[in-house]
Amino acid sequence: MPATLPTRLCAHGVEIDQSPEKFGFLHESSVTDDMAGMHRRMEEDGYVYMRDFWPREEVQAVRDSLTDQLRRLNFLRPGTDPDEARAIPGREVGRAMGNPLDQKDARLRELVFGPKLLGFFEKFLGGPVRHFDFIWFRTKGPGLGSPIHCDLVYMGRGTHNLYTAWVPLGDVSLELGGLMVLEGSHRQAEQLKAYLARDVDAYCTNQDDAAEYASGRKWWDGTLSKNAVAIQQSLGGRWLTSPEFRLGDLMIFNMTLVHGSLDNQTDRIRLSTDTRYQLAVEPVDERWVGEKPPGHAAAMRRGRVC
Ligand SMILES: O=C(O)CCC(=O)C(=O)O
Ligand SMILES: [Fe+2]
Repeated sequence: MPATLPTRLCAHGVEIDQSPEKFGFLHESSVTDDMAGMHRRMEEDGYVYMRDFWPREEVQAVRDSLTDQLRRLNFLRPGTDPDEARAIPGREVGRAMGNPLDQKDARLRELVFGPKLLGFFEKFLGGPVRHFDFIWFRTKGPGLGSPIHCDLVYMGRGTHNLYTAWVPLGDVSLELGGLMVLEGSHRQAEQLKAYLARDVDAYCTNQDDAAEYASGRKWWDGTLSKNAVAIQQSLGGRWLTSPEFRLGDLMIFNMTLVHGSLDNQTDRIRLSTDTRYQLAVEPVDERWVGEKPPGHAAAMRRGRVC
């Protein structure tokens, strides 16, 4: 744990209240075969955070591959060590959709789709599993973190018995800005009912702007709130993060856990990926599978009378 917390921590420009009843650290679980224990944690917390799930060197090799790509694509400050991932001011790598990093990177795929993680999910879910083919790259330079949301609104067209794996591809300090989750929010289904029933690629055919939504000129981005303090006031719970996410850590969470990320107060790029896992026999959200997953493409828009 850091000896002192940074004076200010912000999420989307809003300062987090760091008093002990509003802010704290994630529960850390050890990597075990005790699946009953893991299920209890998932039920109670909506997440399981495991330190040292992979050997550090294995994840470092993935980081090397991605920082090398960033260097070749001219996203790193010339003359600096690529491992430090120093950003060029004003030059953003891009969001998860359309991110220039390679979806087919062999080392990364071995990490997030390889036998170790799939084997874990097989035990955790109790049967053969599949993963979404799409990899969400987070390459967050200085500035705002990810807006607060639940994953369900982006990927809820198949089974909801679906889990996200958030994998830090580098040590992530509080200043660099990692994942943060709202304690107990996965149990707020009643309060979040209207939000959780939505789908970012669905629109109302009986509204004036239906054609703009159908074509993709307009799009709801799935944000639950841009104000971490206000949503905390309405849902309760502390904002939780890690004092330092480290190479080798694995964080898994469910579809209804409210989360976002801290703003990046450094001059470096925070690298992580998130990927998804489910039982193979259950229905899958077609937007995220296949050789070239369509994602939020216009063909995936669904209109209905509201
Ligand atoms: O890493 C981030 O900034 C956001 C991650 C996220 O939303 C997710 O893993 O589902
Ligand atoms: Fe998310």
